[in-house]
Amino acid sequence: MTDLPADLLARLERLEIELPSWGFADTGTRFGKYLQDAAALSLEDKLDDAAQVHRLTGACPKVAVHVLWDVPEQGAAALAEAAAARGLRIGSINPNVFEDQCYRFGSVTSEREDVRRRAVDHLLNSVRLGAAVGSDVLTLWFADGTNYPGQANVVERKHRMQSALREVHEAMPESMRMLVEYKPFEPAFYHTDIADWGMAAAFARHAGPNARVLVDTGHHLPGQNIEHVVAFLADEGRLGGFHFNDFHYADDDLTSGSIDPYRLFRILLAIVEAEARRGGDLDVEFMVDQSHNLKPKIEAMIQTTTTVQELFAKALLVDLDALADARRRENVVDAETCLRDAFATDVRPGLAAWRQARGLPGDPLAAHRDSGYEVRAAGDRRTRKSASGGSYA
Ligand code: RM4
Ligand code: MN
Ligand code: MN
Repeated sequence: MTDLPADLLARLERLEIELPSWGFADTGTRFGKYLQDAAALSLEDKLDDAAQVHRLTGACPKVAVHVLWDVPEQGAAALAEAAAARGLRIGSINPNVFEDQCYRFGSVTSEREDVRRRAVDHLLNSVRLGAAVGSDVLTLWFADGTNYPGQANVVERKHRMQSALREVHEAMPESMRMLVEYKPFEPAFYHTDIADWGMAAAFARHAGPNARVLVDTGHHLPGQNIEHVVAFLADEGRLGGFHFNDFHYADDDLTSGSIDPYRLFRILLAIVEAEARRGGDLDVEFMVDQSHNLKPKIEAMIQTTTTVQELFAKALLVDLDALADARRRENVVDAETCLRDAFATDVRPGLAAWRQARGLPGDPLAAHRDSGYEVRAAGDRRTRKSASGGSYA
């Protein structure tokens, strides 16, 4: 399809996809990591790489930062300036209450008052950092949980989580939103303090009106109907945003749409239907949370961005009137066909023409490969990496 409807293209134009700083750095598995010459070593490298993706796609003006990994010693002003110098903005702020040794038995849910205080203070600092860099989104992921039956009182831990989130919520400026992320397991394997979307929604409700749920697509057990979760949370007004990635088992952090593009299409259709009901765009964050251990990182981010755009375009092509009619007639085949027809439509030529009309390359991945960016980055970073002895995120 070369002529995509104008209202579809207008919606795509408003779709901002936030990139994770950590997705450009060398990361790995529990068993080790494979280094890439072109992987980002510093915050500046990560922002340079994100700027390259934005330059070619026009869709990624924001970069999520991890507080301990990315915030320069000079502080917030330097961070915001470094982003602005590259035509970017700082997106979600990701506090880190999981790496320090003191968090072995939990952070805000710890038995120990001093550990809880330290974790909450870090979250409060992250609120201040967000306000200072012009970010309105605080994303909270906790590694908190236990490994053995009997290890802890889960209800006491629930109460500690509630009071911590409430304290942080109270400190947030009016414009800030708190996104509460859930995950069924890892690093805790018996019980996780925020194990699923229902618990995240309950914690968000306890925290206050600006708290919502963050749906990381990989944080579900196989078989979970994620689009149902998304539709339900959107209707409750508690859908805060996404961490896009794909998975075969659970938190695999693979490129979005690589394993099951039809699932991502259905998730995006839940957004399209919610927006149709509401008569306007949903106020949700479309963020990426991926870890590219095998693919070149910038290529994977470009692939992600164009894939989300393609699948969102397909979701927007679903004929919602025909779908409603098929549902009224209780014709299951016709209803499913509405989805499958849209999913089967090749939107790539239409999106290429749309990009060109906006002064962007029709094929961002090919343009990236032609640009020589990867080779230059590898040359520069290889030298610095061997001098410094490597990096983590
Ligand atoms: C988690 C989760 C969070 C990320 C941490 C480091 O699995 O996806 O979003 O910040 O990893
Ligand atoms: Mn995540
Ligand atoms: Mn994850």
